[in-house]
Amino acid sequence: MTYPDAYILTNATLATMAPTGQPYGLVERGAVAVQGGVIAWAGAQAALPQNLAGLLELDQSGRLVTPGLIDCHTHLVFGGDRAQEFEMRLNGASYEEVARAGGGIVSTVTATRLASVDDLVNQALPRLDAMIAEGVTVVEIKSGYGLNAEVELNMLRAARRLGDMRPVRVVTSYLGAHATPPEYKGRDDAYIDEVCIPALRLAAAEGLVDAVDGFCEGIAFSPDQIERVFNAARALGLPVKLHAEQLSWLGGAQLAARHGALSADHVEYATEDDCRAMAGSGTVAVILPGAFYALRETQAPPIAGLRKHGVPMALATDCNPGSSPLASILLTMNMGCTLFRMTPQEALAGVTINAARALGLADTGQIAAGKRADLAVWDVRRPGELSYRIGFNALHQRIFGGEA
Ligand code: DI6
Ligand code: FE
Repeated sequence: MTYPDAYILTNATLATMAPTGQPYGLVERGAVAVQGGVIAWAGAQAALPQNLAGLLELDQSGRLVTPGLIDCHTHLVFGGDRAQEFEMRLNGASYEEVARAGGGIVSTVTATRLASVDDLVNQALPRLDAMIAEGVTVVEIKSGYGLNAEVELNMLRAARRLGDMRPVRVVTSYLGAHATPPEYKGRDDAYIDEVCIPALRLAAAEGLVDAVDGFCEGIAFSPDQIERVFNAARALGLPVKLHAEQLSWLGGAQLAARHGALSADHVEYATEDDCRAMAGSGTVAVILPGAFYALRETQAPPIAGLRKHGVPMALATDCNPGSSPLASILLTMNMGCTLFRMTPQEALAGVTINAARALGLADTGQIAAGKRADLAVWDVRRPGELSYRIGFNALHQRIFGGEA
């Protein structure tokens, strides 16, 4: 459907997710005025400003309207798949055992190194289209399966091209510190200094990097090694984020907080001190139930501690071929509630305003004047239904930058 440059969505229930003090920033019998791809006004229809009264009115028949959904943590671009490991794990191998046996991330590295940029784009498109079909308007995409300069940059080029090919905003994260490649086996420090950091500089010089990420874990890199990558990011003026405390406690969340990271992600093993530190630095906790579910983990993230200390919580698919082959942001919301006891309000905030914050985006993630007109219209009446449903997509219409 082609919308005019200016129009008003009327007769809608708005979950604005704006910090109004109302759960969901809810506005009953609401309206949203859009002009030039930006929200000009949003609120109770009865209070519509007179100067907007003449715009084309599009009646939403009482449907729920939310901000467009944001998937703030994905490894969407990769070669091949890891279905065979799914079977290995179901035969009892742990995720770490699979990784140490040369499977895991490294096996995807082999497939990704064999792929061209076109191959990477074509293999990622179906996953991206599945996300768009659920109302996603912003998706973060990481590198991390190249583990050499050429392929790390190819992954980020593919991510940028996906944003050119579809009506979706792509935000990239450099994840060269994802794993040590086979050719550097046993030489993690050399990999960080000879490949990871130089490749970051090349990627940044090509404008491919919006943030810098790392995997701080026993099977990946230590806080000291990550800190060297973070210092290189700072020198390039790039924000940082971190996979932290996923399978064990190493102090990654504290490191992220010390560096003012946009987010610390996974955080299953985060402590109350880590929650306190993240609250102090404004670091968002990105909750990733897909990996917890797929790896059958047992240690849930400290939702109560994050809530107590006011740490903003985001939710994301962590879409990747190994630990979270999940491309449904709606199922992720349900998992966040069912597995981790997040509330439906926290779940929706986790894929809107808090996900925007985890990406350092101030112009989207809520329905408020001046924000981008990234919206999703749903065939439900109450926002909690979006987390309640399992595998039953209620999207009626997605609006990206004012265009349907
Ligand atoms: N943590 C994860 O769960 C993924 N990466 C990471 O840092 C695993 C990615 C994979 O298994 O391919
Ligand atoms: Fe991840």
